[in-house]
Amino acid sequence: MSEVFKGVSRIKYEGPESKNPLAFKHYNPEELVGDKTMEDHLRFSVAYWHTFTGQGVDPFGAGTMNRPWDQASDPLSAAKERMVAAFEFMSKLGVPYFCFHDRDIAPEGANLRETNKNLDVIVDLAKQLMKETGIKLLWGTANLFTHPRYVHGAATSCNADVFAYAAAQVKKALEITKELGGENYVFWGGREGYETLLNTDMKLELDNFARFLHMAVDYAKEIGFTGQFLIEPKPKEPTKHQYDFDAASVHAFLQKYDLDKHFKLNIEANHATLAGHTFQHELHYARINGLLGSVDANQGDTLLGWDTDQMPTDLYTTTLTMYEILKNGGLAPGGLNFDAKVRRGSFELNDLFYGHIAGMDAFAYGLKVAHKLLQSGELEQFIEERYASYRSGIGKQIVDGTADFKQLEAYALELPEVTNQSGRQEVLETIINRYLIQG
Ligand code: XUL
Ligand code: CO
Repeated sequence: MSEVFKGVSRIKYEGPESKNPLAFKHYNPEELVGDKTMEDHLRFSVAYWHTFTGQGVDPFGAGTMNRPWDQASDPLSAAKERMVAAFEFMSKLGVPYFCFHDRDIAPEGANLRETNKNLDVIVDLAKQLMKETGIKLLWGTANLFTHPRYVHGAATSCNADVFAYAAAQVKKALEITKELGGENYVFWGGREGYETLLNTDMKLELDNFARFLHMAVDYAKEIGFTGQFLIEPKPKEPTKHQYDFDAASVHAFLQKYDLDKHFKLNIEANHATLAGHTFQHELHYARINGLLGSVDANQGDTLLGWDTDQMPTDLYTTTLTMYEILKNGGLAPGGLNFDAKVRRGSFELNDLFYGHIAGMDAFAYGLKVAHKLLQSGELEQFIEERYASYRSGIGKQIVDGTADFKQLEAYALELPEVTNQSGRQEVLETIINRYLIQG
C-alpha cells in the first residue's frame, strides 16, 4: 500500500511557542531531564486497537473513522494494509513502541488453526517492519473478551472448553510476543468476573484464574520468554464485577496464589477512576508495593461513568503521574502506552497525529514539572516533618516493633492533651500550581 498519511512528515519538536498542530511543543526526545532523555523516561507506545483497528463504533452508532486500510477486499489483506499504515504512522510520530492484542493485528479464521496461520502471516510482516523502522513491541496480549465464546469469561468461565481455548490463545500470544521481542505481556480480564452471584462459583473461578496464570508463567519459562508479566486492574466494564478490581485487590490475589513474584501491574488512568480512586492512588499503591510495572495512559471524563479512553491532556494528572514514575525509578521494561482513542467526531486521519501529539506533549510537560518538584524536595520535606514523631521516643518504639499495648497505655495515661498540626493541603496544592505554571 502506498503512503497513507500523505502530507505528514516526521513530527518535529518546535518548542512551546509553536502553533503547528503537527509539531511537538514539549516532547523533545533527546532533551535531558535529570540523567535520562525524555525518550528514555517516557517510553511511549501506540495502542494498535484504538489507533488502527477502532472504527469509532459506539452502542448507538456505526463507525465514523476514515481508515483507508479498512477498504481492502478481504480481512487478511486489510490486516496487512493496516500493519503497513501503522508503521508509517508510528515512524512519522517517532514513538519507540507499540502494543497489540492478537485479534487486533490478524483476523480470526474458521477455526483456531486457521486463526493461528493468519497470525503467523501478520507476525512475519510485523517483524520485517519492526526491523526496518526500529520500532519495538512494549507488550503483547490476547483478546479474551470480544468473541461470543467468552460470554461467561475466559480463564474464569464456567465452561472448561472455554478455559482450554483461552489457554491455547494465550500460549500462541506468548509465542508471538516472544518472537517479536516483546518486553512485557499483559493480562486484562475484561470478562473475568461475574454478573450475578446467583449463578457463580466465585471460589472455583478465582482458583481457576490462578491456575491459568501459573500455566502462563510455566509456559513462558519453557519457551524462554523473559518479558515482564503484567496484570491490568479494572473494576467493571464490560463485566459488572471484575476480579482484578484495583491494584490492592490484584495484590491480594497475587499474594494468595503465590504469583506475586511473577507479576507487576499495568495501571490505567480511566480504570483507576472507575474504581473510585485517583490515578495517583493506584500508581502510588503499586509503587510502594514494588508492583508498578507499566502504565496505560489515557483519561476519563468526570461527567461520564464509563471508560472513555480519552487522550491524556490534563497537565495536573500527567504531572502527578510522572512524579510517581520518577519516584519509581522509571517504568522500564514497562512504558507509557496510549490506551486512548480519538473521539468519534475526530474521524480524519490526521486526528490520530493530533491526539498522540497532545498526549505526548502533556506527558513531556508533566515530566519536566515533576522533575523540578522532586528536585526541590518541597513535598518530601513536608511529609518528613509531618511524621517526625515516629523517629524518636514512643513513635520510634512503635516503628521498631518494641512497643506493645501495655506500654502504649502507660504512655498515654501520662500524656497531657494531644496536640496535632495542620495538614496544610491548600499550601501543598499551591506548591504544585507554582511548579505547573513555571513549567
Ligand atoms: C480495556 C483495556 C484493554 C487492555 C488490554 O479497558 O484497557 O485494552 O489495556 O487488553
Ligand atoms: Co488498558
